Amino acid sequence: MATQGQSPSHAPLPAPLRGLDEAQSEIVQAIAETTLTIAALLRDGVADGPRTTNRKNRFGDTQVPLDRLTDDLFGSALRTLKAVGAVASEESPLTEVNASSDSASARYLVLLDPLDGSSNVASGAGLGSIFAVVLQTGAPPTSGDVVAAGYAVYSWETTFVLATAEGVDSFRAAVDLSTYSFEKALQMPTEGTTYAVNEGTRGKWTSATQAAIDAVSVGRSARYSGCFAVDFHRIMLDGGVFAYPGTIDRPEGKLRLFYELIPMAYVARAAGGEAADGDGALGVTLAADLDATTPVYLGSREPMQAVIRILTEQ
Ligand code: AHM
Ligand code: MG
Repeated sequence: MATQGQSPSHAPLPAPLRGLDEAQSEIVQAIAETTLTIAALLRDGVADGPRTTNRKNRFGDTQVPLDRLTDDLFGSALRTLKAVGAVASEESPLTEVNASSDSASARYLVLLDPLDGSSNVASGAGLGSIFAVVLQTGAPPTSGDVVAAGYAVYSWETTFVLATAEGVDSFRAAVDLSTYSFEKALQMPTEGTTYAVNEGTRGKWTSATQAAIDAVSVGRSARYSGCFAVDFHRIMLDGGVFAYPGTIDRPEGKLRLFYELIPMAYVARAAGGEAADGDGALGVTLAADLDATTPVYLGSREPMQAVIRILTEQ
């Protein structure tokens, strides 16, 4: 089992990581190491304790104990790295770290959804972690500042997906969860066979949202697990569209712009896919609010072109 405090020379992902320099690789290796720790905790039954709490995070979501634990694990792994200047997650607001160190070396912001799909804990269904490593420029981060992003999927096997400017690679964890080995480079199919959306909210969609989902559902099977990382990974492999639209009573959607859409949009585009928010845009995002939520559409290039056309014409 991977444990915190392992020798810094331990590299859970096979090095070198394409597209990343030494400091960026060190951050991604620490994230990967933490995902192995989380996978081992899940395997060893850490979810067997209380599965819910009365506590809510700042988005109003009920926190399961694992939300806090996984957030702490990522935080302690990242805070020790000189290249990390700040960490912000779905569970904890932006925290500056290494403020006293040479600011030239502490220049990356790490964005995290430490335990994605935590409502799946109660039923033992798939879970994930989502991350992005963002160059700090002094201005609010934009999608153009991301240097690496990816996710882990925890289920009967643990998969780590890493996107950089040079492409997207998937890695599979060893059975003893000590390390990852390279699995394959990922390229999203251009058409795809599935779509993922919570159809239960259809009654609250605008007509443009309905038209967009209708366009992607024709000829595709619906697959929706309640965990973004799991559902998005299926889209990465089989192609299609993942959507978490806004609704009439919640036009800004549920998923987090910085902790969920920006990382996954980077992955989708690096794999040849496309991404959009509710306006069909998601070019350069200049939201100053790190906690903003947003409608989310991600997936294969062909169906996403139809989605973007419908959303921009609304
Ligand atoms: P979480 O990060 O707090 O678990 O919330 C995000 C999750 C996504 O993984 C998933 O796509 C979505 O919420 C499911 O929400 P819903 O149950 O409304 O469909
Ligand atoms: Mg999430």
